[in-house]
Amino acid sequence: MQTNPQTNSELSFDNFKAEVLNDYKIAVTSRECSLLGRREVLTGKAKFGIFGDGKEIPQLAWAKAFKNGDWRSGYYRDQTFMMAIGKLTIQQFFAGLYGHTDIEADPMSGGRQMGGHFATHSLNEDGNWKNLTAQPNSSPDISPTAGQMPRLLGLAQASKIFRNVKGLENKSNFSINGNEVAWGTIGNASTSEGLFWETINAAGVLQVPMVMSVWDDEYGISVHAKHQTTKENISEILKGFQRTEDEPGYEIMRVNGWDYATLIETYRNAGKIAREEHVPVLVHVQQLTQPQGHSTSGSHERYKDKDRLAWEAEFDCNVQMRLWMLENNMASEAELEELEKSIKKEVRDGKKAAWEAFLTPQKQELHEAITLLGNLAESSANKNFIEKIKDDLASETEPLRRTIASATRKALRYVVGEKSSEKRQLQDWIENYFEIIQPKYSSHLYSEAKENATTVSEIKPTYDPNAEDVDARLVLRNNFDAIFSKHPETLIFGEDAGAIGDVNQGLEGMQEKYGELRVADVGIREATILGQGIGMAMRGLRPIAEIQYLDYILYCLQIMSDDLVTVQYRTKGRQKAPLIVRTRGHRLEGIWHSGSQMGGLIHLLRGMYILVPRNMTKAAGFYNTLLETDEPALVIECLNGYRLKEKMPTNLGEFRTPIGVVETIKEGTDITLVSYGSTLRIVEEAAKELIQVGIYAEVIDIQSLLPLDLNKDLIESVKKTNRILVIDEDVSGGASAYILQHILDEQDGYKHLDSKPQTLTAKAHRPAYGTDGDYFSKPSTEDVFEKVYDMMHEVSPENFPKLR
Ligand SMILES: Cc1ncc(C[n+]2csc(CCOP(=O)(O)OP(=O)(O)O)c2C)c(N)n1
Ligand SMILES: [Mg+2]
Repeated sequence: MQTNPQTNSELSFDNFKAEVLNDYKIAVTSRECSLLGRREVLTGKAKFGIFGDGKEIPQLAWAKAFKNGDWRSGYYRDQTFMMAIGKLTIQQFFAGLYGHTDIEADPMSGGRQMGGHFATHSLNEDGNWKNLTAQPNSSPDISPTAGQMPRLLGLAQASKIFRNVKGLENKSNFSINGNEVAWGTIGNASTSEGLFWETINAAGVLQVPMVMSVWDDEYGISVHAKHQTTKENISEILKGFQRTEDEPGYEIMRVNGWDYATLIETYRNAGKIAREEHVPVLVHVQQLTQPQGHSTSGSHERYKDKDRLAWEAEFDCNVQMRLWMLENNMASEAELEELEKSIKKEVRDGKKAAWEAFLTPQKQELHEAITLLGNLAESSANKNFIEKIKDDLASETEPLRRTIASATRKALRYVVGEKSSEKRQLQDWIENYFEIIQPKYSSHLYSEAKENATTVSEIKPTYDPNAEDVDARLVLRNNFDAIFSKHPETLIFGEDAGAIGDVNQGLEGMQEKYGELRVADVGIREATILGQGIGMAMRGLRPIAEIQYLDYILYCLQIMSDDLVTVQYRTKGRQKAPLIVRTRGHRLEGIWHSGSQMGGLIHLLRGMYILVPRNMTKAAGFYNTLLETDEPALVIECLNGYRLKEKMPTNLGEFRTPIGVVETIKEGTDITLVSYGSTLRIVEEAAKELIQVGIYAEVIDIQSLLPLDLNKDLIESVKKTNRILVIDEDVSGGASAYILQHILDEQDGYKHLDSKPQTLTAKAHRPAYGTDGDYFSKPSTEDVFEKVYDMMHEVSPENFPKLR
């Protein structure tokens, strides 16, 4: 059949026109949402607003190059992109602004994140992976500027792993031959952060399919580019990263953010290069604006002069696209006006529907509460007071749950001495209310799927009868060998982890056996090592990120605390990143190789497991366990334990150390000594010496700080000994205080004590160098002995006369 070229080109022009009009429609919809969103905050319906106005057009171009299976790691300006990929509707936009706790209403976070923090769902309600190659994917945003960068690196690296590592062919839910691009966005000012530079360098080294867009509006809140960026131009100063014919690097592109046609071309190229060649691309999108200023917290008229404001009005990307459409006969002025008018209405309607959906369940709850309060008032001697509470509550036309909970709880105070079925009903209702409502705000800090920690049971190591003692690092090494062969999706990377097999040779020979991608040396850049892990774990791999020493974990602690441990919580269980972080620490020597800042870690890392194995067999068992769970974890091996002798188990890769279970390693009747890690050896030594003076201490290894003692075994020991001493090498008030609080408060240990509960910790300063530095900075055997002895002296001065 003959085709008519004339008709064909007309057809394709019509198609093109329709696509452009549809794009314009998304841009205007997004803008209207921003404008109305700001009003909702200013009138008090929403708490805070930060919007994507002024960044609409580049995001339309980006969305065209974005394919199913691809990933986004961006920041709060990307609402237009989310709308363009079909993952954010008007109503969902407003549901997010109001903090709607239903994950269907606000799919970004179920009300947990402020508006402007975007995510898609990688998991079904039951926690199972979806097919991530069949949908567009966005990792969940975090607020710290540039915090999205380390994770972006990992999201991109996963494609490289899927394309090049054998044995992952059946992981087709996660990748199709590594064809997926990870797209990052960042504001111009946030490129000042170290995380930006660290990620840019690492992606250049790794050569991963990452397209990094910088939305440049010349400002970071009120601070102009001249205070942020050398030469006020990020692509200019990144020029050294540009790849050449001879050397790999970046492809760097520059484009104006109001230039719709050029943006489309730019993004198409960027996507193609990254996808096909696995080369990172930087797109510097210049000349963007902020029509409403930075956020709802201020107005930009305070810091932008008249000329700048006039320029911003003229070069507003939506305004420019509209002009371009008119100039190129895409639509008439009248058509555009009509379209804009109808969008305004659509956005208003969507907003209204979101607000009603947000309020409806709360109105129902209010109604229930009022009925119960009315009944209570009728039956109470304090009728008047309760009626006042009821009437105040009834006058709430837009009730919040806080108001309902507060009113009902306060009403109970007026019937404290009364007995009635109405009182019982209200008490039951409040209890039930919290049972239903509290999880809306608190669920999914840890996994609620079947793979969570508590479901994985112990498998003890088995031994040949004539098993020899070996250097403990070999137990680890052989266990890693078993892990890598059993789980093709595992990989490990860290400073010196590759060629030499880590600084303590726990990975000796593994790179030769499993290749440079699975057992990899990386640069000295802890935050992005962590980010590699987060991103790859989000894409179905099981990365083990090695941080060379516990002391240097501070370089990535921010990313662990802000990003890793909040992934499940902030997506209400719709994404996960089961990353294993491997490190080594506790006593060795000097200020920076003796770290044991456990208090800091357990406080900042709620949302992951923190495991402190006392030897390498226990550590290996934790790795085996973790690969059966779906949660992130930090495993801290004992730095001074690699050359101690342990027996080689026969069931390598199979034995499991249980998580959240303590172990009694010596029984006793007089006092319970609780410790973990390297300090445990000192405690064991002291316990032996104490027997010589007739004191029988029970010694318990905590093993797992988060979660701690799920079976409540500690209290059983305290019931028996009636005395407790917690010993560790953290500062006082650190992990020891946390353990003690757990025993006294959560397990009601105070009921069973005959002596003051105590802790023995390190000095407040970090340890001085050398053996003596350790002795005079951290608890020694003598310190433990004397502390216990003093406690027993207090109990029985006759049996235990004063020591010194
Ligand atoms: C680590 C961190 N420091 C400070 C802030 C507060 N803050 C939020 S946005 C912002 C400015 C960011 O400017 P830019 O990166 O240019 O993005 P824009 O808002 O201009 O798109 C600042 C300082 C933050 N969120 N995180
Ligand atoms: Mg900016």
